[in-house]
Amino acid sequence: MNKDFIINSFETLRSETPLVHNITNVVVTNFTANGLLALGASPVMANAIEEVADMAKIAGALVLNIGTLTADSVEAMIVAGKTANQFNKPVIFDPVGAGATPYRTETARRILAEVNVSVLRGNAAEIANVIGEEWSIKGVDAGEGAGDVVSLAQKAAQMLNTVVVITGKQDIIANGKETFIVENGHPILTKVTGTGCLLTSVIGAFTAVEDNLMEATTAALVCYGVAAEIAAEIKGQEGPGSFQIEFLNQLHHLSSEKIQLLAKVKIQ
Ligand code: ATP
Ligand code: TZP
Ligand code: MG
Ligand code: MG
Repeated sequence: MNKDFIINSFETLRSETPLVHNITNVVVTNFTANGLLALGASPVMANAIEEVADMAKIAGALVLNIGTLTADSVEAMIVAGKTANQFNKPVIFDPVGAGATPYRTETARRILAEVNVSVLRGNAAEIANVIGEEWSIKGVDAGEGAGDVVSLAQKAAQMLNTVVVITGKQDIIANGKETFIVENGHPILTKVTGTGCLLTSVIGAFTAVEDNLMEATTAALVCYGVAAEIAAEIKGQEGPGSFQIEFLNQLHHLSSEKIQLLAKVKIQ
């Protein structure tokens, strides 16, 4: 697969420094802001219902994440999401822990019903639970499921009429017509909390600068996975703490040359 679109999106992101509005969870807020900055985007976290509409209007993309949802934050997400829709801003949604409790599952479905979500990103269990498929889940981690993740992503994309990303060893990107697979990344990403959440916000940054949602999302996954591979090579042996810091460094030091060399993406 030609990798030019990945490099073009990355270079546009670096030159435009898109503002990404995040309504995210308390675990990952600082890491997400630092990760977006390191990559070359401009993060803002704004949760108050009094200001989310004004922030969504001026941002390039809106990221909604229910990792530590509360009744107030959910209302703010709906207001922000509707405003982003009104102003044609992409909305990226991470249904963290959908399936773990009924409240999470119901809230994820409510957001998808009330907001026009551009990209839904989660692990296999979360996506399965959002669309009512059987899949086991433990806390906010994926758990074991025997299902075929490619079919699951395609089914979810068709049902929800949106781009769906299922991450794991391989990342699947589906819109109901096309399916792309990204094979970048490193298992040590699973030992640092918030690497899924930061990825969702990175997808937000790419969709802010590239209108083609399949291409923007694929570019985001490749860039993220390449930075993780390089960081793991340098600091992975020391453990997740050193890796987390080096990962931020490598998001900052990412280049078109590294992407060209290491991108692993195919059409299903
Ligand atoms: P979970 O809670 O199941 O860990 P998550 O929301 O943290 O889900 P992940 O699926 O862990 O999201 O994805 C975060 C990043 O880690 C993605 O870039 C993904 O490609 C990468 N990743 C996850 N598992 C692996 C793996 N086994 N090998 C390589 N990369 C992985
Ligand atoms: N608990 C609630 S949100 C959260 C935890 C541990 C962070 C989950 O982040 P990620 O990116 O899904 O690992
Ligand atoms: Mg993870
Ligand atoms: Mg997650």
